Amino acid sequence: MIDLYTWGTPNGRKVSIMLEEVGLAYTVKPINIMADEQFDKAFLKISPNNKIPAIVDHETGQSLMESGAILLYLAEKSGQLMPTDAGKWQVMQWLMFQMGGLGPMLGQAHHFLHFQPEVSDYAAQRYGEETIRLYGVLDKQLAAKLYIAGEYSIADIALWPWVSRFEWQHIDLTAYPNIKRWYLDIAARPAVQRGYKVPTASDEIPLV
Ligand SMILES: N[C@@H](CCC(=O)N[C@@H](CS)C(=O)NCC(=O)O)C(=O)O
Repeated sequence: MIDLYTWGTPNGRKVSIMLEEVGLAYTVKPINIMADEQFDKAFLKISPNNKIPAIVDHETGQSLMESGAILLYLAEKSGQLMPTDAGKWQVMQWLMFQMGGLGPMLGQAHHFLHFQPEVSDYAAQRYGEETIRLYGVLDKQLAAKLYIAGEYSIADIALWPWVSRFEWQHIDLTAYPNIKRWYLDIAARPAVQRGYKVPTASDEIPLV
């Protein structure tokens, strides 16, 4: 049994969606980051960076933070959603693109376009433009491939929850037809629909 420490955010949803996709049993341990529960001493032992998501796998004793590392761990444990041939490097490439680029940049866009648009025109412009640029990169790749690295994989699971916040990013998905097709295709997967509602069952996937 795996304990999943999470909240209803893109990084948290990556892991609940992955667990639902591969069919591993898990227990949800909500960490309300709006109430600063990520700073509790007990959680710090599991997540040394005080951020969700994190897992504890009681079968192996493995305790992990960082959503990218967790996706790789669960792919290896389940033998699913990561190719075992050379295609694995394409998945790795797009996973790293999400972890090191798209996630951090869109996270800033959420702050400066959605939460506090008045604090800095400079930041709003910088992260707004970078968001548009990154959507262009994704749209181009998805014009050539059904899923980001060919087959449906952990790279799609890493990217999709960030795109699901398109409204906060001031993105009109109809301007990106390939992303829109990919986004709605993944949104229709039952495992994604279940994983999206962790830990808050009333959350609904935004549709276009
Ligand atoms: N690189 C980390 C980022 C984790 C992260 O930023 N988590 C956010 C929620 S999406 C969080 O816990 N925020 C609380 C805080 O920053 O105090 C990952 O991918 O797991």
